Amino acid sequence: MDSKLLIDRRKKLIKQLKEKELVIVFATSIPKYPRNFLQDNNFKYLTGLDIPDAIFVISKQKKPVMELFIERGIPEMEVWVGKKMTKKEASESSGIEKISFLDEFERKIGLYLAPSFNIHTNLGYNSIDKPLSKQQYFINKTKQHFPHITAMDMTKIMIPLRSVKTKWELEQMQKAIDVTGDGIKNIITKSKIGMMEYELEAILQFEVTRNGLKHMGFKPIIAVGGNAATLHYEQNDSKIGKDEMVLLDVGAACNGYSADISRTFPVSGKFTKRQKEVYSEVLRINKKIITMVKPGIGMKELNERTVEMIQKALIKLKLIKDKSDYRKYYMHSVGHHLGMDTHDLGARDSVLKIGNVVTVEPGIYIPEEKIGVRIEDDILVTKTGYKNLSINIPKEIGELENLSS
Ligand SMILES: [Mn+2]
Repeated sequence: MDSKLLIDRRKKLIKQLKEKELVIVFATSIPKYPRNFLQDNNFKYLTGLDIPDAIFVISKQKKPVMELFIERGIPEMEVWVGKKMTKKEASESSGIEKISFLDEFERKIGLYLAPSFNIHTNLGYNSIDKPLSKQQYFINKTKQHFPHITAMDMTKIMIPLRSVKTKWELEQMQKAIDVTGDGIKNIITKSKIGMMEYELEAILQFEVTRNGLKHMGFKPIIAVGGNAATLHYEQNDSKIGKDEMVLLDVGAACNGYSADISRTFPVSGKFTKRQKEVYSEVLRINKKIITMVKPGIGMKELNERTVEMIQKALIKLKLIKDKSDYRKYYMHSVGHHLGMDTHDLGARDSVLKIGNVVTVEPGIYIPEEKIGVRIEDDILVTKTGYKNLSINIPKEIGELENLSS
């Protein structure tokens, strides 16, 4: 990634800060086991770096000052664990000029804290029965030494940046979506009755890796029959039975940007009459809500319109008589912002702007009939309305039947 893009992001962030405010972003640490390192998304957004434990400081005084603290490479240890990034490498790749080592952080941070009144940091969410995170520990200590300083989670100042996607970001998302689409098409083609859900997961994983992407954006949901009624089903260990549909809710990630696509298809190659009835309703709602996406419309409005349509569909399908009972068969909201996080920054009641990417994912879940349908597309808000980024991933009844038979 070009460091010019990173410099631009940091400029935009600084514009939002008041004078004497600080941003302190902590990189993720490498977990002991399994050693799967996934960088904190705010740290990655602002520095582009995939190095663990680093700390990035922006101080808005009369002039903004930025300093990045990285691990110091110790030759005796590097023999075992490999080379650490040098100051020069970190500076070249991030475009940040001032780089120091982490062992200098405690002595130097006081110089930034003393004149500041507020810190934005990636506090995140950490439940009270868990040990303090390093951010929480740092803030506690700061407040003891500098009682005048307040601290808050940095999400609020990141939303205006991260929720409006740039051209480069959209390219990453489109790649993630296209590769996910290839994986979905392959699953639909290769799945057979008697296979396990995790075999379908392996087909997806193969396709994603083979296309040069290293990570999934989230743990794939591959749910046969009634499992589809568990919204975040992740076991993926059931066998596919006769006349069953499979619900896929999957997304590869490209350079940290996630796709999020749901498709539901009949493994045998033919929807049963009832499956087709339910599927057609969800598909109609999916398409209708997508056409409503445009700048200025609220997620709230999209949600309300979806609920109205679901209520009518459920009555038509003879599942409910009173429309207020719809929650029994539709429990989630119609979409969310998408980006580095699968549920990306951007409030549930946000009003859409050009450059936002949101999901549209209505569903109907009928556990007593072992039917669960969700159809999810990734939609870019454009000047004139919307662009469906996942338009090439089949969802028409005929297309799905052809692919799976
Ligand atoms: Mn989603």
